[in-house]
Amino acid sequence: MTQDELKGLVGQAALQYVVPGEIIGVGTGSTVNKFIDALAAMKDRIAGAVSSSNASTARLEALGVRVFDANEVGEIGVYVDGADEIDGKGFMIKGGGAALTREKIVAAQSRRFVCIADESKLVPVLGRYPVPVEVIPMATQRIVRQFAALGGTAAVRLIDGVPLVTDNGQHILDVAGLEITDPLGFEREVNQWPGVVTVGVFAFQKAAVCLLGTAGGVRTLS
Ligand code: ABF
Repeated sequence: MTQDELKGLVGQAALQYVVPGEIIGVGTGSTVNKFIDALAAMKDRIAGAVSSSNASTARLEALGVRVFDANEVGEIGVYVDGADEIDGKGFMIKGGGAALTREKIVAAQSRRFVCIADESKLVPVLGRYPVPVEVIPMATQRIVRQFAALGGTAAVRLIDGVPLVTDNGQHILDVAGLEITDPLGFEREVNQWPGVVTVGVFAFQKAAVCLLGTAGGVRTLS
């Protein structure tokens, strides 16, 4: 099976976690796009969605799903999103799609995070994938130095040679060279550096369930 087919498999499998009549949290990325495509089959049975990016909002609205602002709704039952890396405990690195801040907000508002990913995302220890960090631009170089002190190499994410600007008007640093053996401690520490908007380690908002697409079918980690 191709990676794209594995993503389709878990996108489809995530439908079993959608509760009819409820508002669903929807993340961002190519795997989530497969979930949104699958959601078309039951779009008339959900009350709507809260989305983590302008891109997912557009895709959901094109299907006819009503998208709510997070402030318009209370607790969300289920949040379905992808990951860049996930370990066996449900700790993740996210933010390759630059939507990490909104993803963490919707995850925090949700009772249950269902992660969908192909098997290439499963790792024993987080950190091979450079950790995305959304930062306020005036703090960038100090934060780069703070990561250097931890042994990481941080670079501003560029698009066509200029800094990528997130949906929130901020920049992204990608931090390579870290081995994150204590995801909770790492998230707690980096979160309190002035100028950090969101660190792309999801430890406090970890996945309750991971649907992993493998050659043998969908493997459920929980
Ligand atoms: C989002 O999409 C991210 O947090 C992560 O960066 C990414 C995964 O993308 P894909 O499904 O395209 O691999 O969930």
